[in-house]
Amino acid sequence: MAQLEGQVIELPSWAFGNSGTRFKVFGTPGTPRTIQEKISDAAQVHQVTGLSPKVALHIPWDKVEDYSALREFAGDKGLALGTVNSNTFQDDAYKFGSLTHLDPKVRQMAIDHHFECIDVMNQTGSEDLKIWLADGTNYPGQGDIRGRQDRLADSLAKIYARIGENQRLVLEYKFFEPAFYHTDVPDWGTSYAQVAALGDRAMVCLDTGHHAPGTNIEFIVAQLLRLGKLGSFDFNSRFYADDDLIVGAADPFQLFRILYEVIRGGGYGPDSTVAFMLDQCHNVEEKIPGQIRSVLNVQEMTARALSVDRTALTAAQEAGDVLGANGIMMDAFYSDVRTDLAAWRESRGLPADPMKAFAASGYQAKIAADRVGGTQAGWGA
Ligand code: PSV
Ligand code: MN
Ligand code: MN
Repeated sequence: MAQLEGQVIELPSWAFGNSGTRFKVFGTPGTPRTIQEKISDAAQVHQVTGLSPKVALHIPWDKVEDYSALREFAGDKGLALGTVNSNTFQDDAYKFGSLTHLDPKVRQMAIDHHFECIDVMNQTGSEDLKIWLADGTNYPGQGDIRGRQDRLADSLAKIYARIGENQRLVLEYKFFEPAFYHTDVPDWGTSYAQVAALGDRAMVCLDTGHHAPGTNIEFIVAQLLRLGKLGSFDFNSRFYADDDLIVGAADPFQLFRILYEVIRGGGYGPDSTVAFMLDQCHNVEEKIPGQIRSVLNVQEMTARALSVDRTALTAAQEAGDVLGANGIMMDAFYSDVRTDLAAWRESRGLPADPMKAFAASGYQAKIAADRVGGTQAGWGA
């Protein structure tokens, strides 16, 4: 239980806005209209769980005049501003790519956007610049896939040159969508190759929803930790594609296996620099409870992964005891830690049941009544 102390799970500002599919975006009363309202909602999650003292921003969705004032606003609510996410996927100019575009003017526009994000980081105190690119092609022959890698390397080098001493560039990969034939950063290997060429402060971001079905994600975790290049996680869960559902909802066992490799590889605890972030959208469920459930799921699987008897596991592995080793993992996975976690929370002045505490707080009814007028924020503005 002591090892649960200090766990931080960063919340994405966009999880509090309305989101949906290409078929429909459902509005919800009380949805934030501004980044300040998103931060206020995020503060509710931290208040009842003690797990999420940071909020990630998405620029330009969360653009404000004065980022130092925003930092102060967040600070007053007990939060820090975390990862800054760039956005080169919404402008017409980027139809055929951003950092990989053939036209140097478009590439420069995308690079300049990242410079702007670094300026934001300097004011918010954020450490990580996260880059996810929609760049790719839909048809064989549409683009020179190798030329695009070279241009990507060149653009990233220019951005990396501006990254401060205490900042990092994290490059996220995704195997498809919105491009369907090839994406320019489809997998961990490509992300690794690109960031390795940049330097020590360039790392890989692993989004759990960005892999083909059946991918052994914990193996990728082990490998990136081994290489010293696992920068951050975007946690969510998927049934079919980039579903962005609540982490641990689709496959809690996979989350357990991932967290076990994180712990085993030194990616967890005070000496680790691996950032845990959620990257989720709540389309039909309530957003604040959706985020509360998510951070609790990560904590719960962390607790189970921490409870693996690693000494016994090593002994079983070394003895070639296949079923014994597997049994040790399964014992930890099946151990119900919920009562212990409720006690852990109570001992820290937190509610034993954060979902219930939030529901009883009246906050949802209050924001539904207060936040009338203006435009509700969506996955986007
Ligand atoms: C798009 O797939 C995406 O979900 C990526 O995972 C990014 O992290 C996120 O959007 C925010 O830009
Ligand atoms: Mn992501
Ligand atoms: Mn995604």
